[in-house]
Amino acid sequence: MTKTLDQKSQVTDASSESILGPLPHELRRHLYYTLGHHRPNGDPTYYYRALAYAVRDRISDQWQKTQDRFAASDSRRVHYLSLEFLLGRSLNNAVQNLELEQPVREALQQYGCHLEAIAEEELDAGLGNGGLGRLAACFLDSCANLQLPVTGYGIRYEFGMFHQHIENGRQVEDPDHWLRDGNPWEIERRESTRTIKMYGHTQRVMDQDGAMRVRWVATNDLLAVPFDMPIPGYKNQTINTLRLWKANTTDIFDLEEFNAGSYPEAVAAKNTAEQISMVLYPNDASENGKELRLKQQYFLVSASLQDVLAQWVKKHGEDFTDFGKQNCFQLNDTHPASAVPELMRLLLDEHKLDWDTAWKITSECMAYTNHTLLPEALERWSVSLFNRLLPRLLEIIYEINERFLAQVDELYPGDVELRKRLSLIEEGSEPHIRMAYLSIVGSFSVNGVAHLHTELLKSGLFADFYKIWPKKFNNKTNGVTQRRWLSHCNPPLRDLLNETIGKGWESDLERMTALVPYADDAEFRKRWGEVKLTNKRRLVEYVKKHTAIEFPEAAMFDVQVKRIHEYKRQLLNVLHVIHLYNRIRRGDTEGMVPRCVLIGGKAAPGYHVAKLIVKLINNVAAVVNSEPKTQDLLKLVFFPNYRVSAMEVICPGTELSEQISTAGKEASGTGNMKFMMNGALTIGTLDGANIEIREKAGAENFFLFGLDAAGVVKTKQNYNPNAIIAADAEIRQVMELLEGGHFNKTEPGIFDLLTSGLRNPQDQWLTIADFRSYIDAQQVAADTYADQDKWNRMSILNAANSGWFSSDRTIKQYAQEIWGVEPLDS
Ligand code: B1H
Repeated sequence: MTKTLDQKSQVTDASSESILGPLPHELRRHLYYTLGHHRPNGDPTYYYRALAYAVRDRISDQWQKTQDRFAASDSRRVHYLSLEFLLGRSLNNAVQNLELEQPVREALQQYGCHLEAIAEEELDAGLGNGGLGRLAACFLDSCANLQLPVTGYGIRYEFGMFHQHIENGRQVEDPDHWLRDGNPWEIERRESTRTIKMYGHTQRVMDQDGAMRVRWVATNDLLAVPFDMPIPGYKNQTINTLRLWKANTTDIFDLEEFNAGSYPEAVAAKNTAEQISMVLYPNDASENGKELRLKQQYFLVSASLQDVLAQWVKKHGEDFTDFGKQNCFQLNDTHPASAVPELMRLLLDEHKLDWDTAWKITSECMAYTNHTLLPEALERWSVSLFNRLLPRLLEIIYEINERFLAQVDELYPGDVELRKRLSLIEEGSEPHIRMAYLSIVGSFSVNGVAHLHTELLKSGLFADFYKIWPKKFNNKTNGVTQRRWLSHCNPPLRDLLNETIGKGWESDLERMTALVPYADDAEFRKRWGEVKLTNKRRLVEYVKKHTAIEFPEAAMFDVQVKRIHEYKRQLLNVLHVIHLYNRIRRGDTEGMVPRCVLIGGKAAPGYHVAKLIVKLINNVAAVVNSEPKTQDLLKLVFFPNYRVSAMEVICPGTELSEQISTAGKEASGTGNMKFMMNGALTIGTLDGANIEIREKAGAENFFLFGLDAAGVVKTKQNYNPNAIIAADAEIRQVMELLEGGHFNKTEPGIFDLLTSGLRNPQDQWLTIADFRSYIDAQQVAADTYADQDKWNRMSILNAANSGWFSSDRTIKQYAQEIWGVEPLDS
């Protein structure tokens, strides 16, 4: 029977197979017709781009179907608002999740290319600083894996995290123009463009029905244009969306207002608008206070809320009765906290609801995650800046505050001090808005990111709020996706796991516990060691390529990669390297275990001390690596431009994971989890998620040192680092080398700031207080390493017990305990 035309077109609309040819054909088609590259000259970037388009095409139909499924369902929907999504590369992730590896390899064969080499061509999407941004990316992956109706909302920064290179030992920043060659993964959705207001002033006007309404007028408007990135689920036909906003001028029509003479000025105005999505602020765990940053925050928030409201109105009209029950906005730290007053504004001014109804909806659908206790990272915006940029939002914040303080007064009548402490406005010569407090008051859920962190929030920073609303507070210990951080980045281990415990761990990491009995199997321990060696060899090549230093493969690979920050104490790590170097110099090498120390990470460009630490690491490395006596016993490298794709090589090859922050300062950490999954042992303090890692791995499989959070508080009352230095000969010798200028012979005095900081009784990070304990724990680690069989056993038990640290577990908890959402099966 022949098909009618109608039937035929239905078929073509519904299934990709009928439109898309076989992958080799599609690859060639994109090479020729999308990229105009008819005579491939072997330039791998073209193969990468053509392949990315061909893979994206295969995502497209499932993506549409997932969105249709979400739209048709009455399930609650979640909108994850974040100023950062640190995605890294997308090609391998898509190939893995869509099960395209074989066809892709075959398609590339026609050009004699290997997938590994082609994948290297992709620039990292570095739209984040560190842990907070990467967490958002892992969360999206897990949401897609679990088929949850969660959309990410962020900013499409033209320039992501800066590139770092090292000149004379110092960090130099270069712009990251990651969109230079286009982004094959994104789809521009002009039809969903939103208008964003800024500046201007407010007016009160009488409504037709006699109600007083506020209008925000004489504003400077700009446009938010969405670009959608697909977030493929793992072998489950689900494609979720990350919607990234680009800023644009309102319209070319504005030009009509200018006379011909002002034409260039009119076109130049385009720049001012586009600046908003131009560059990611590169401060990790510290606030900035710049007007442009507040604009970015509001831009993201307003565009995203309007987007969600527009979709709501399309389906339900102006009936918002169930909006709060059907939607949840998860605020990734306070960076999108203006979502609270902005949703109020949209409901009050644009959709004409009354205050109580609007407030009920808002506080029913906002949820806030806190990621840090560091005072320098707590966002406060000056009232005067807010008043100038977002006058209507300031009025709303004032009203939220008044009503909230009235509630406080009812609970604790006449407690003026409490009122002051809890006010959303910090008084002073320059009043500021406390964004964390605004987030708490406006949200139904406030969560920390590891057990200790949440406890410290409740007992310290947010204690007054905890007293009022104990049920709002909850913990969600962070996690990472094992699809990227084990399966993709560690093929030798993936294969060994599949062979040993079967494949289910890729979407259920708890299955890794099936490995536990194998820790007692000598043959398996040997194979485990061989896998590690394979990964170490890969890392050796990588380090050689990027630093010209060659790590001896038999040494212990000791790694600290993360943002450079005083509280993370890279300085403590360097002090230990100097200690080992000093031992070698004085001939105390009996039984010494060869060690290669790798440190990587970026310092915020304005963070002077952090940049000096980078310089110190490089200077110590230069001396250590050129000292003939150290031979193969000790190497130190600073790995430049640490980023997501670098971690994918570093993590599998690491044996000792350095998690050495001052206790109470690292909210969670997530690198610690990636290392654990890949079988590294941790040397660490009782801080953040380290505590849970140690619990899961077993105390005997973790190298613990240092003060705990309570000990830190106590020690600070009476801290005397100089006495500690004077009393410990080895510590004293380390300080003498540093202070004697041994590592800066041609640049005298440059490290004085660091050494005087270490000796300062006010030193917040208590580096000297923990140094002896750290040296001793490092010695235990080295002694353990000398017994490779024992080490492998401990390594297996770490990986086997890492199931808890899958972001799938974290997201299930968010879904059940905060969001109230269920999987929407395909
Ligand atoms: C974390 C930040 C952060 N906490 C301000 N806070 C930023 C603060 O650009 N800014 O203004 C950027 C980032 N980042 C990290 O979050 C914590 O330090 C880690 O301990 C934690 O693992 C991670 C994810 O929860």
